[in-house]
Order: sequence, then structure tokens, then C-alpha cells
Amino acid sequence: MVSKTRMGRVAGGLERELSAILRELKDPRIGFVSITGVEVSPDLRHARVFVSVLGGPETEAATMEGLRRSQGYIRGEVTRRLRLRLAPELEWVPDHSIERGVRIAKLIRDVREAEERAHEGKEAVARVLRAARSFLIAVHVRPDGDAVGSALALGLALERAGRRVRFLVDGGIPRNLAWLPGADRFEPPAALDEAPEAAVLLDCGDLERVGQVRPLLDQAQEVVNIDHHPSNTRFGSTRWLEPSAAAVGEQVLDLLDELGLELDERVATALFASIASDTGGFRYANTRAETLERAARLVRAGAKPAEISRRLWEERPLSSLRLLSRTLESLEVAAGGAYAWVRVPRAALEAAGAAEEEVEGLVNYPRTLQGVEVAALFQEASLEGRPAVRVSLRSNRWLDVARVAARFGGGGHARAAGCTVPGALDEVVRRVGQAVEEELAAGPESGGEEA
Ligand SMILES: [Mn+2]
Repeated sequence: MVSKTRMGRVAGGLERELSAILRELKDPRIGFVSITGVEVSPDLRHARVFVSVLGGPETEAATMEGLRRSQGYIRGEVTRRLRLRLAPELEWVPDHSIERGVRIAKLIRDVREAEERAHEGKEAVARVLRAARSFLIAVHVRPDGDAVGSALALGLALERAGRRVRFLVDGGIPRNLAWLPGADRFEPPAALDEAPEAAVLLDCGDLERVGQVRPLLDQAQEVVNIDHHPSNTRFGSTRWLEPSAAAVGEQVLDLLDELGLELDERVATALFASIASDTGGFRYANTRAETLERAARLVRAGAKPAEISRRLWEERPLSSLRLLSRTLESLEVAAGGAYAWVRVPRAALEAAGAAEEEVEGLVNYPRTLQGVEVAALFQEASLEGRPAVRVSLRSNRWLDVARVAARFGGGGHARAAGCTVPGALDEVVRRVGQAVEEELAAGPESGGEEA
């Protein structure tokens, strides 16, 4: 007789080695079989081996027969691998129990998850970028500086490495980004003469956001999703999702390092613009030491911070300042000063002679009001031909505005989020305002909310 511990150890060893032996055994009589458990007798002379066979009763019968016939070989291998003096007699028992079935489901899930992981992360994305010869690089509609900057940086670097690259955007590039090196390369979606080997989407949390680029993606062998939105829908065949990154530009810089591609002035400028955009000029809470370290590298590689900042934020047309003036006129405050919002009705755009894109960033004005935690901007828009309101939300210290946006079918980051809500301007202002006030009333959860 031996101790329970030794019995357990032998059973565990048997289970492991038998699984390995069965995998190596290329016997046509033995189907897809998994060992679901092993019981060893106290004298270690007998072992009941529970097996589950994938397939119908006939496959199972054939497999059981195959196992019995291979008994001699299998026992020999077990003796050798486990260094036993005498291998136990093996009794093969088909396993149909529910508990074992659950274990099989778990095994299958583990295999699937391992497969998923192989297509996830920086190295996985780098593998695809290294292998593909032709690329389609796309950003979402109304792209911001992070989307355009990170897309240009990656595309231009790949091009320098001898790849073919096309840049796509539905609806054009905003004026304040049109100066970026290579920005004129962006084309509207149109039929492709050549199917790209890989399509790469940057800073795009949801495939619905690319507009008419969407059908073109189906032609690519691989769709790569590089993003930092916590609400990313995990689309694509390979993805690298990094919510801790301040900007996708940070991820692209790391990717270029991984690929061994050197920075030049154009790539550095595009990346600096990307990171500066998403950190509000390195002022927001997402600015980490690593962010500034990366920015320093970009400056050494030729990015000019003052010039980039001026072109991003300080070369505004007269229409923009006129729109700003009208927008500030609409400022309202509630929740004891913790919530401030502005409205941009269609008439305000028309009166100022401003384009849609000039609304971008105006939400930051109510955010700067002393005592404000949440700021919102409500812009009159339309959704499938019906009246709707585009809502931009920002928070200063603790409130998760992505949660507010999610209530209305939107998403984003904890400090910057948005949604498009069907309905008239006044009604949406009221409904979203109510949601914001509820979240404010709930207060910050315990500690460490500054992020
Ligand atoms: Mn971004």
C-alpha cells in the first residue's frame, strides 16, 4: 500500500504522459481522444483511464478497440517515461459524464483562447506588418490628430521599408491636420485595383466608425486593429489593444522599434502630433513619464513641438473664433457648478460660416470653468435622415464619461467620450444632462479615482 499523495502523483503523471503518448500515436484506429481522468489503485497495479472520444458511438468503439490493441506499446512507454518498475494495468473507460463533458468544453475553450492570444499584442501585429507587402491604412470619419498622425507615421515608415501603402478616409482630413507630412495621400474610399494583403485601422474603437471604407476591408487577407480605446469592439484578425497608451501614436512608435524601422523627421512629426493631440498638448491625465520620454525621442528625431502645436491649435480661421463666440454665449451650468455645457445648433455654424470640423475641441471651454467636473457639447446633427444630436463629453478628475456615453449607445475613454443621440436638441440636452447629474450624485467610488 502507498500513501494517497503518491497515488495522486502517479495518477497525475499517468494522465500527463498518456495524453502525450496518445497525441504522438498516429494510429488510424484511434480517433480524437482526450484523457479526462485517471484513477490508480492503492497498490499502483491498476489504473482506470477515463477517455472521451470526439465523434459518434462507432468512432468511440473503434478508438477503444485501438487503445486496447496498443496496450503493450503504451504501457512500455509509460514505464519508461515515468521510470516505474512495473507499469499499471490500464483499463480504458469511455467517459460520458456531464462533469467530464464540462472539462472537455473547458479544454476546447483553452485551445481557442490560446489561438486568440496568438493574434493579439504588439508582437502579433509586428509579424503581420513584417510579412505583408501591400497595405491599406484607414482611419475613422472625422479623424482627430491621433488617428491621422499615427496612420501617417506607420504608413510612411512601411513605405520607406519598401511596402506599397494606400491611405483611406471617408470624408477627408480636417483642415488643422492637412499640413501633416503625407496628409495629401489620404484618398476617399473607391474600388481597389489590387486587393491589399493587410488593412490596418488605427485609433478606431468600432468598425462602424470607418464609414464607406468598411466594404473595402473585406478584400484584405488580414485586418489589423491597433487601438487604445477601452471600448474597442475587438474586430479584426490581429489586434493590439493598449488602453494604457495615451495615444495610438505611442503604440506605433513601439511597433516601429519592434520592426527595427528608424524614425525620420516626417514620421517623428506625425507621431508627435498624434501624442500631442490626445494628451491636449501633454496636459491631460493620460500623460505619463513614458509619454514624455517617447516625445523626447521624437523631438530628437526632428519633430518641432512649437511649430506642431501652433499648426494644430493656433492657426484658426476667423469662422472658428466666430463659432467659439456664439458657442460660449450658450454656456449653462448645473449640479452646483459641477456640470457645464454648450450647444451648437446648425444655425450657429451657418451664422459663423464654419465647417462641421470646427466644432472639434470646443467642448474643452466649458471644461475649463472652475469647479466643473463634467463638460458637454451638444451639436445638432442627423442620423439616417432624422434629427439627432452629437454629444461630446469630458471630465476633469473622477467621473467616467464613457459610462454616460454608453447609456446612449456611445463610448470612449473615462475622461473623453461621445455618442450620437436621436432626438431634438432640447430633448437630448435634458436627457443627457439628467444622466450626468445622476452619475455626479453617485459620487466617486472609494479612493484613487484621479486618472
Ligand atoms: Mn486616440
